[in-house]
Amino acid sequence: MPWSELGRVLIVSPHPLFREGIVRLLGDQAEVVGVVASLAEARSAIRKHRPQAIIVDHENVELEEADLAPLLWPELESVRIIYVTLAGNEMIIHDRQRVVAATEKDLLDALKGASYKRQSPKESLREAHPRPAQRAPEIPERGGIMRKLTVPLLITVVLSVPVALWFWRTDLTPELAAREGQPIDFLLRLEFAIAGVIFVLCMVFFFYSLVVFRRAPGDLEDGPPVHGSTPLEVAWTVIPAIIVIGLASYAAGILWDIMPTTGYKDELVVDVTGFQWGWRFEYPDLGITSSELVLPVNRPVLFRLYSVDVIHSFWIPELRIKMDNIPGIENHLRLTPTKVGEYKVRCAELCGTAHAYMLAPVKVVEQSAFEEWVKSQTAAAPAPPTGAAGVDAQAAERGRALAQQFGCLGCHSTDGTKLVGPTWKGLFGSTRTFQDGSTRVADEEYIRESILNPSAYVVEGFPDVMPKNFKDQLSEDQIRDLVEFIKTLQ
Ligand code: HEC
Ligand SMILES: [Cu+2]
Repeated sequence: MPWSELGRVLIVSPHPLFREGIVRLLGDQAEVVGVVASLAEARSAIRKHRPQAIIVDHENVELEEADLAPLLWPELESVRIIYVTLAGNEMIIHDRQRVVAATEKDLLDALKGASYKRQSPKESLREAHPRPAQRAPEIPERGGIMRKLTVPLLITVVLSVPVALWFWRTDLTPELAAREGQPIDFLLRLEFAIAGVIFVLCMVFFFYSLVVFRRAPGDLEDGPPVHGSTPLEVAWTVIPAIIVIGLASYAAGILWDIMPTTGYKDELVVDVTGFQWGWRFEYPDLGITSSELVLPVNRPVLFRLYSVDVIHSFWIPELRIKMDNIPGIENHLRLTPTKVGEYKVRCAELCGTAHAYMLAPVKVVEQSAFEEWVKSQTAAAPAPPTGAAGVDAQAAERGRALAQQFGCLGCHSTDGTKLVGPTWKGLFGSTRTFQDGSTRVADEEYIRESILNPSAYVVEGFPDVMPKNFKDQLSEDQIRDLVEFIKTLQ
């Protein structure tokens, strides 16, 4: 190998052993043009000898690229700076490829490496943290950036169309059964379509960058330093702000339209009381109390919402709007059911142990069917059932209505089916076993106590979730009627 191949080399180290070692290592493969100890000496040596490579004793010389920069340009067009550290038994070369535990051959290879061009001293000095022998960052020109954006933007546009359409056309919500739900569904579709486009935009740029700007094999170099872009930051703050404010004002307008504070004429008033854990529906103008909600189709309804204990939330998903039942506050909700069908009220506010079971049937029916239902509810109490011995048949019939009204039948069946609570069929007179293993015969007193203080006896195999506040809601007479009713279920 001719000596000229490795070119002119300057060695900077205060340490004679280091200097000599390197000189010996290079042998006649390189022309060592100078051996200096400090930065000051290095300056004049560089001017004088114009080395092609500079080997710096990195441990002992505080000589960084930034210090050399003013010397290297414009006098020297290209130079290679190699920082070498001797640590223990190892030689560590800080080149752009950061070889750890280097061998002699690594040093020669580093010297052999292609010389490279500097752009300008300013460019290099911009790096706050000096990077030994790193290639100047390639910052593309403005036109170049636009060209780079064309492809991902095109892909975004092409993919956005089907994604937005898909969100627009997919039914994200259950079937719609109220007039007020139409603009809500429209808004939801619009928001999902916009979110879909933004999602595509992010994903396309993410995967495009991942693939197109991936590391070339063998390239261990750091990327160019990027210090942010003001126009970009302004854009990604202002554009989302416009979208959010726009959607919010639009949504506020919709809310204004569908939540009138004055009544519709001919609206049906229903008082909805939530309790732990059930619903009671009262029709004050019709004198009806029921545990199921029956509504005539296409007639506006005013729901007046109450709670007797904690906050509940009245929600029929098919009618879309939900509103809280808050103790001590009367909330108003207006809806117009538009579709005959059977739905469910769900409590949408976590309200205690049996929250999940706080359901009530909803029937939207034709006007004629509604009138029939009203008639059946308000008709004089039907003839008492053939009374079993010792049962007050009229009281039992009143008890059946109370069990409906107070939501007992949401948790207790009368036909043997196991619901949240034990069935009432065959309850009276049977021997009950409780969680603590004790037993008791279910007489009238036991049933009374079970209603007033449900935690006193917790039936084996059932959770202690029966509402504790019936003693505040039911009179002594009503409890007696309930007991009479349970006695008939043999
Ligand atoms: C949220 C569901 C729920 C509601 C509503 C409910 N109960 Fe219960 N009830 C239970 C559960 C669960 C048990 C069994 C655990 C226990 O004994 O506390 C039970 C137990 C009982 C028992 C004892 C049954 C037995 O097998 O020994 C009686 C009687 C009873 N309830 C009456 C009523 C009455 C009357 C009402 C309405 C005024 C009512 N319950 C409302 C859940 C409910
Ligand atoms: Cu609730």
